[in-house]
Amino acid sequence: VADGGFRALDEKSLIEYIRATPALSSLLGDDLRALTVKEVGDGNLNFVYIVISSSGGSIVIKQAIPYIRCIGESWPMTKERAYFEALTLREHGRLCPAHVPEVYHFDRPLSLIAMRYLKPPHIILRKGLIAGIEYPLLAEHMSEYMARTLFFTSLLYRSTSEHKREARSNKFDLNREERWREDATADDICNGKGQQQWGSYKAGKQRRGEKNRSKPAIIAEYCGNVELCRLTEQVVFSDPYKISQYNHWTSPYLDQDAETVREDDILKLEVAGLKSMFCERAQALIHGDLHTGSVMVTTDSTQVIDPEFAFYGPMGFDIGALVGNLILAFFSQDGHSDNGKDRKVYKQWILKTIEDTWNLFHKKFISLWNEHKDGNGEAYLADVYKKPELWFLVQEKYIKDLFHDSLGFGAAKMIRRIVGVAHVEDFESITDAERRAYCEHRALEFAKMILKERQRYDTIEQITSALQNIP
Ligand code: ADP
Ligand code: SR1
Ligand code: MG
Ligand code: MG
Ligand code: MG
Repeated sequence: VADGGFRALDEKSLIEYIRATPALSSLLGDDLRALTVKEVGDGNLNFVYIVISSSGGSIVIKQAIPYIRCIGESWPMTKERAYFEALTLREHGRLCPAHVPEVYHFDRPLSLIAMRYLKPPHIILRKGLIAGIEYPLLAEHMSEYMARTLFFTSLLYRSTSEHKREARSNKFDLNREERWREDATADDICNGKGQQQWGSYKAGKQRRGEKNRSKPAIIAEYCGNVELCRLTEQVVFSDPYKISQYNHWTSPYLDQDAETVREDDILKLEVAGLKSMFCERAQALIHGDLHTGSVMVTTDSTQVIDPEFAFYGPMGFDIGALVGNLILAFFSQDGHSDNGKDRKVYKQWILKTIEDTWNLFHKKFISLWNEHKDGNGEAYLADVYKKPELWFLVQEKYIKDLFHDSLGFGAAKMIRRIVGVAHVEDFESITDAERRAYCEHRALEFAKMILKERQRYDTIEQITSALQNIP
């Protein structure tokens, strides 16, 4: 896609854009004279606007610009990331509508997505964790999101050709939506030409004598998100382990810690293995950036946003991102425990949430697998499913490997948040540098230990008990 037609919008030009775009103006009601627009982006990469009309309509508009916002124009980054984000919001939204905001509109030349406004009291989970707020349904909801998005985009559910989306000659086995997806381009899917519109869309195409364009390739399509994958390869798996202009840490307290990370050959061996897996393993359509800043919550709603790093990668990268960031939240609590507020009880809630997240994920993922054992999944011989003991062993091995992958990726993502380029508010909001360094040092030591010794752990309770017992 050519860069032609792109312009970075601001609060004023966005109003003009909305007025000129029926798909958006119709969402905001008749009276477009009084629109309020506020830029609220607090992430590292993009601009996000909340738009509210006088008649009470609301949308969120997210625009990618051709560089990394938190660094500036000196670090260019493809704005095509918005395309992969829109595609994934649609795909994950189809698989788990309860926990993904609806996409209303996607403009590829402008790298602009319009989606549901997650209204207050929704806040970013990371901020809730810093404030010490308990979310009783968080583990239930996040395990549901991860189990469904990961299972249904894996070879446990799909045939290898569905997974890679090879050309198929026999389409008679496809249901209506699958036929639509075969004939639609990925752009069409982004723009919401879903199941219900399939019939009229296809009829229109036939009337106009138009040929079908390229198919919505699955693994192949996401190979295009190479620049975002390369960013992760650099900032998660490479830079923290070498001298890099972008690395920083709480100096001088952690100078020695950062040097130790750079000189630890066992750590480098482990991280090299994880990087290979990240680059080579097309296990499922992963979110790719599932930290606690990519989840918006209330006490009864959990919504996953910001999947611009999505690609076909290892499932453990998503599970590890969430668990690793919950562990960072755990370690940061000692930096937030003043103002007469004791965080002991809250730390226990975080540990329980980590346990529940993994255990519920395990249960839900296995249930989906059992439920769909007679489906198209081609990862295992049909024979395996006929022998209960063998089937049990296969599932046990799959989950055990996934557990260790998740621990490894989680640990790597903790380390990068302490000595790499992009840090987390959990620690950054601890204003006393010495106290912050104390929390970060403990988190770093724990992450290094897990990265090296994760094979010794069989259950999530062993991990939370190790966290409890740190002196
Ligand atoms: P980035 O890719 O730059 O990290 P995010 O998608 O994480 O951008 O969004 C940045 C911020 O914008 C979020 O932290 C949140 O506060 C706000 N935001 C994003 N999407 C929504 C939404 N659908 N509803 C409400 N607020 C949102
Ligand atoms: C320059 S690195 C920016 C980071 O922010 C995103 O949310 C990803 O986590 C990325 O690694
Ligand atoms: Mg974000
Ligand atoms: Mg993002
Ligand atoms: Mg992370």
